[in-house]
Amino acid sequence: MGYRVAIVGATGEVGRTFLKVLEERNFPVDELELFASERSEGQELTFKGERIKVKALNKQHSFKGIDIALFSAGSSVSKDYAPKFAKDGAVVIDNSSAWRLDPEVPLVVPEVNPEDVKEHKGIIANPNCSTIQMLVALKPIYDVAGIEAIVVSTYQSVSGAGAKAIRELEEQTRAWCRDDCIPEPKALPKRIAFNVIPQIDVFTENGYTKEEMKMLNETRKILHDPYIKVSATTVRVPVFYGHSEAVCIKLKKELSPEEARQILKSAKGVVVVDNPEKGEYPMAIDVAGKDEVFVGRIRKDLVFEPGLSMWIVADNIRKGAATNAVQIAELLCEFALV
Ligand code: A2P
Ligand code: 11C
Repeated sequence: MGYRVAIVGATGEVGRTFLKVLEERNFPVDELELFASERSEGQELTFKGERIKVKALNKQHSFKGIDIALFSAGSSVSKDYAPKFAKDGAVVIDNSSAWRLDPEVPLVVPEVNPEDVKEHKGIIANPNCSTIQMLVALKPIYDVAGIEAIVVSTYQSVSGAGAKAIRELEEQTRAWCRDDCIPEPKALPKRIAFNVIPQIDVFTENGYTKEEMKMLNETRKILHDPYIKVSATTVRVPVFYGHSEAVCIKLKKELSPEEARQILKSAKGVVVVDNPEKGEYPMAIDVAGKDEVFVGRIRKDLVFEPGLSMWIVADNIRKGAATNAVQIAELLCEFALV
């Protein structure tokens, strides 16, 4: 038996990837309904060779009969519509930040805290992409050696800021190549072509951005560890797909780089690419389109004792968003929660 699935934000970067991932993983879909803004009404998207028309999301619509709704249309749409879908009987898996820290809403990375889906009351939140890939790589180490603190610097691709930011990098780069005037930034706070921007999302009172605070608060919630410390600097780089992270961890117990490598080699959803002598390490350009989290440059940290440093890379639209959400949907089926 299959499910009636809805995608809200179907025309966006993550929305289109939901369609691909559902198809690739052969998720049991009986019927698929696609929603976006009024701008996209009537547009057609393809699922398993079938053309499906996009509907404009509006409050008059009844969502009865939908079993699972995958949302990626931004926080305000999620705040307005997720409760309505849930009330009409769907389980909402929401990719926005709207519900992540709500104590009634589980925040789930299937490789890390799968059992938390059982606590859902109609809405399950998908964590921020930077948090997901960091925790997929760190949880196996956390389980063996304990982690007291994490210092992370990110190198985040423009696709994290949506389809408009992808176009912005393209247009600015083309203009630069033609020696034309570079268009003013709209989707990102500063020019991104041939630049790095040490700001993702807005600043909060403590001088960290919201993206940086998400990495702390979401990590604590997912690991059920209110004491773990996370200090993040999140940076936008001129890359289309794939977020990279330089991560230093303070361990509770000694763990050698080789032991960490062995643990990660057998961890679910992780691929170790770590041969410095051959110049082999993960790079965004190689992981785009893949679902695993790639780890390399594993070495003893020179500040934290005991500690490790490493480099973690994943496709932010796939494992960082669409794939993680579809894996949550798979957990719902596995645990007979839908
Ligand atoms: P649309 O394409 O019609 O604007 P991205 O993050 O890649 O920019 O995608 C955002 C997604 O959210 C798109 O599918 C977009 O639809 C959708 N969206 C934005 N605002 C709304 C809204 N008010 N109601 C429904 N969908 C929305
Ligand atoms: C980025 N991580 O790369 C952000 C986008 O909370 O889901 C994801 C925002 C979020 O720009």
